[in-house]
Amino acid sequence: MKPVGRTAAALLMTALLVGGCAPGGGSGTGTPPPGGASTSAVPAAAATITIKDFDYGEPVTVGPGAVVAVINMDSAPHTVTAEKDKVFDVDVGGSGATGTFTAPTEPGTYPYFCVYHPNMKGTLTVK
Ligand SMILES: [Cu+2]
Repeated sequence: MKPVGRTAAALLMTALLVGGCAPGGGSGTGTPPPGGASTSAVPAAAATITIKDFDYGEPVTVGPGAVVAVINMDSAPHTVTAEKDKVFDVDVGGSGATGTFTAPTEPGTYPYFCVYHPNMKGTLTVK
């Protein structure tokens, strides 16, 4: 068994690890990495519900007690109101207004609706 092979493998591993963190070009253009700590408009939201055209969009899954941000792109005001005991309920005025609510701590599926437009329905999953 040649030790050279092991060394080569180790070097390859190291190269992969380093390459994962360094910019690809190698010339160092100074491009900041995505997901930096520069955007802090909403307090550490785990997920965002974007309301547009009277639709809540994709279902959202978060951890127990997570902060969920809501953005309302419609001109009409909307709410995100849990059907079950209103365990969460946030009113978000229109035209790009934002709000947040705290997800329940108990895992489960939480259907919600808009009190102004009861035909609007969405689902929040906590797990
Ligand atoms: Cu609404």
